[in-house]
Amino acid sequence: MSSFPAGFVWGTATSSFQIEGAWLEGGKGPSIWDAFAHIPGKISDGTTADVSCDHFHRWKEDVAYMADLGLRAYRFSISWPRIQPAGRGKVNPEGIRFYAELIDALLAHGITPWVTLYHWDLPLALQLELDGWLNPALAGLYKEYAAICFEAFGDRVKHWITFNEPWVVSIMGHGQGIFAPGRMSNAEPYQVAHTILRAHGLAVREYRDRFQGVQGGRIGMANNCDWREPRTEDPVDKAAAARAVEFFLGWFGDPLYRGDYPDVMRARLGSRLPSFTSEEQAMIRGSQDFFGLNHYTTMYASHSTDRKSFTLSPFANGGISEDQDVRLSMDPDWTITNQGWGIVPWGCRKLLHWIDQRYDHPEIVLTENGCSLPDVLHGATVDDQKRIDYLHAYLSACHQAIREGVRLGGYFLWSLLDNFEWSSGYTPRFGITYVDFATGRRIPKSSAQWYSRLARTNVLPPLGTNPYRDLIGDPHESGDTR
Ligand code: PNW
Repeated sequence: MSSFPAGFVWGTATSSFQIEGAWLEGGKGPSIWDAFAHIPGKISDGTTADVSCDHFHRWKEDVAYMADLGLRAYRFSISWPRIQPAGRGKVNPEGIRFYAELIDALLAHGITPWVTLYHWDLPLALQLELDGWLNPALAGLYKEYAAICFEAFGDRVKHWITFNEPWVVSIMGHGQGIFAPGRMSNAEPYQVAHTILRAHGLAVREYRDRFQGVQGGRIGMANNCDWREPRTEDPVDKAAAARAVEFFLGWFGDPLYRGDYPDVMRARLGSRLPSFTSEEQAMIRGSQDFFGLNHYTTMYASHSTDRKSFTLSPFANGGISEDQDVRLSMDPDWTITNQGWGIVPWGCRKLLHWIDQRYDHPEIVLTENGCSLPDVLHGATVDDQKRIDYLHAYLSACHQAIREGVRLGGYFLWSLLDNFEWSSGYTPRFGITYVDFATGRRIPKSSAQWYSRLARTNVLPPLGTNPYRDLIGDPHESGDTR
């Protein structure tokens, strides 16, 4: 039996675009994801998020359900175009009311809200009029939007996340073009990330100057990173793996903790990597109170300049491999989820240690972890033992990291509900709750019961016959640390 530290936060996570639906209701303006999902061919199963889980109308049921499960924290996002339909200026009172009521209901049920201010649904007007995150002016507009939220909700919200996964916005939205706004470039990702980091810095400064003293909350980002393990012991592969993590997480973590991008990025990208002024550096350095991490999988990295071998698909999770001279690969023995992502719990533990060491022992919160499976409804239940196995193994790796000294303070399971999985539509199911999208009916999967017990007891049961039990400790080091 493994007890988690007292006060460890157990929650689930969702995002506005993926669950709310009601895309033209409540005074909301269109977002870039509304537009993108409506372009034929962009969503692999031909669906849109117009209705999705219809959380906009069913939120009371969803909050009561979370309380029934004993989940005491919930990470959700605020839709910017619900608050400011045109992205700037006029505020939509119905949008404010929707989130205020949601927050009040959560608190009334003893559930602590963790609020993401930007989970990719940029107001469409800002894309059409200003080119979205490519325009440095977005940083100031974002700060104004954030201040509206701090003002409206900050008396009750004490945990803020400025941005969800700027890596995805940059690489998948502006490099690979498979996420909104669908652009393909080898320079724009770095410009977009730069604007997002400046936006984060401005919003945090605003929060600290005007709100934090009175409201007493905390603020950070949720960055995603997969682990990159050297394919071989060869020093060039070790360097390739180290470089790959720096390009992935160091890209955002280094500015936040050290004030600038990793040297290896500067050396390889030259003028394609924008520069911070010294004032911006001072603003961004030290601008998060906890390290939000979204983590799903691991890949092997090897040094390679053979450009043809690079797989630029979202499932290869490659990013812009040319800039790194890194080839990614998987172990054919790994079990994969529905997304093609390998189940490699030891990668999670190694990544937690990487963050702990590089950024001087920050408090880390796993703001997302989970898996998609081809869940099917049998009668009135969904038996998703494979998800339980995944969660159990990843949480065992987390527990081991905690025992080794990593300051992991919380865990948010992605996701509370099956939902709209971006360019894959409704086909991947990430929820611990099955959603029948034809009727909106929610059906708890067996993983919901399992997670409920964990959240109530704070105790992880022994791994027993878990199929990933030998993948918790480091298989690349001698001596099993299980
Ligand atoms: C994250 N990738 O997205 C998001 O924060 C969630 O909205 C999403 O539903 C969840 O993970 C599951 O995918 C990602 O290909 C999407 O590297 C794609 C990638 C990473 C994260």
